[in-house]
Formats: sequence, C-alpha cells, structure tokens
Amino acid sequence: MSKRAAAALAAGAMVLTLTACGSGGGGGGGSADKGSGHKLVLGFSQVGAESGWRTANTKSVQEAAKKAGIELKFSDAQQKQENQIKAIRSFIQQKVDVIAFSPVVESGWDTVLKEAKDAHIPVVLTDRAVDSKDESLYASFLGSDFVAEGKAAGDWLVKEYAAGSGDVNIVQLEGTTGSAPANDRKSGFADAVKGQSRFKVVASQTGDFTRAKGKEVMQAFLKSQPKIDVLYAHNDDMALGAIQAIEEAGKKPGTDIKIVSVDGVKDAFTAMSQGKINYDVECNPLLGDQLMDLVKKVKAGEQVPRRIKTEEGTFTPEQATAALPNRQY
Ligand code: GZL
Repeated sequence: MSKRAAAALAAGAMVLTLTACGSGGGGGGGSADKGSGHKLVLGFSQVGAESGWRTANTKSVQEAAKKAGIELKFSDAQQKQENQIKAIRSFIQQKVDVIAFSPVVESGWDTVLKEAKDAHIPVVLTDRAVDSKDESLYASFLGSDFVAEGKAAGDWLVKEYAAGSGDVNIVQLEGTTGSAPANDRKSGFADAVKGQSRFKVVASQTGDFTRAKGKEVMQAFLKSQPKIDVLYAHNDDMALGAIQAIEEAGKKPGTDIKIVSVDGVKDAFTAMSQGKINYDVECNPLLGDQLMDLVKKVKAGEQVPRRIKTEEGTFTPEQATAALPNRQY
C-alpha cells in the first residue's frame, strides 16, 4: 500500500474513532473525550425516593450533572433490585460512557456488572456498596462509612447512660434488609455497646428506611415490649414515623423513650429542636459534585481511589437547632 493511501486510511480511522466517540456511544475503549466535542453520558440507577436523604441525594446528582455538562440518564428503581439490573442493562444497550449506581442491597450484582465490564463501560458505586469479591467490576466506591455511623450512635448511648446502672432496653428500626447501611449500622452499633450487659436490644426489625414502615413497626414494638428506654433508628425517616407512634401511645419521644438516629435531615433537626430526638449521626447525601468529578476521571482513564469516604459529623439537639436555618436538606 502506498504511503499516501496508508496515511489516508489512518486519518479515516482517526475520524471514525472521534465520530463514534461523539455519538453519545462512548462505551468504546474509553478514548479521551477532551476536544472530541463528545458530551459525556452517565447512566445513573437510583435506589428510589424512600426518604428525605434519598431526595436530597437525587437532587445533588442531577444538579451536579448539569453543572458538569454531563448528560444524565436517570432511573428510579423504587427500591427494587430487579429494576436496577434492568436499568443497568438498558444503559449498556445505549452504550453510555459510565454507569453509576447506589445498590439497593449488597449482593446479586456480579452478573450484570460483568456485562458492563464486557461492554467496556466503567462502573462507579455511590452511597451504598456491593459485596462482590471481584474488584475489577467497579472503578471506585464513593460513600459514607456506615459502620462508623453505627458506632457513633452506640458510643453516644454508652456515654448518655454512663451515670446509671439499670438495664437499658433498646428497640432498633433497621434499614432495608440486605442493604449496606442496614448491615453496617447494625454491626457498628452492636460493637459500641457490646461488653456492656445492661444494654439490651430487645427488639429489632426493618422499617425499610421509610416513615410509614417506621411508624408501623414502632407501634408493634410499643405493644410487644413492656419497657422501652431507647429507639435506635437507622435513618431519620423511620425515626420520624416512630415519633408519631410514640406520641399516639401517649408517651414523650426524647424523654420517655430516647431516640438516636442517622442521616441528619432537616425534619429530624426540627424534631431535635423540639426535644424529640436526642442525637443524630449525619450521613451526607450531597455526593453529586464528587461523583461527577470521579466519573470524568474514570472516563478519561485516570487513576482514581478505590474508596472515597464522605465527610460527615454528629449533632446534639443544640447543634441541630443552630444548624437548622442553613440546612440544605
Ligand atoms: C445511606 C443511604 C440510606 C439513608 C436512608 O447512605 O443509603 O438510604 O440513610 C436512605 O435515609 O433511604
């Protein structure tokens, strides 16, 4: 082949790659998008809209994608794993550049993640983790340390009751069964109170992270348990539902039954300012900007950390009351 023909062929191939890359079908070999004019396309599968935390997380992701100039294909799974798997397969079909998702439960993802890997589409986990042993199935996990959150809740309880001596009967509203936050917040809390025999978890059941279910399960606890000193709720929405049940039973939340919760959403801070929740461990939902930065780096083939933990704090009623006026979610 003449040199001229070979050069023409190479140039043609170059244009083909760039064009393919510019077609939104960037699911190819991760070619750099700089200068190609290609708008990065992100497929995002969200757990659902079960809580105030989730609403804030969705808003953060959508606003951040817009700000970053990323085309977002967003899917709400209504807390069903099969819907997330369907959404991920659809993103693969559409040849998106990157897939990000918050896995509703920890297990059952390897097959669909292998399909994404075979299609050369990188995956980023955000908010919740998967229990896959194959680390090649996702590029990075951006989210909170749920074990630390559970431990912070338990540590507060131990301090709160340090002066006393009698049994402390605890009821626990667990998050979605099989989810990373439910598993880890439960184990972190148990670690904090273990070895202190006076702390007894007398009942523990999932409230699926929702207010309605949290109220329903708390009603059952109130009927079945002769003495409840503390409620540990894996998220504020279940705590807020439980507060309704406690008040309808003629008891004072925060006084007759102390409440320690997780998330730190505005409605919980309002309840804290009214003395109804005694301690709140923050779980930061505002992950959007970090996620978009991560997505761009992954698409560009840059090295990224396998695990990125989000910054978050803890709140007493005084701190929550002070933070209320500026609380974004
Ligand atoms: C935690 C997140 C949990 C929140 C709940 O990162 O996955 O799911 O704690 C939400 O409010 O439903």
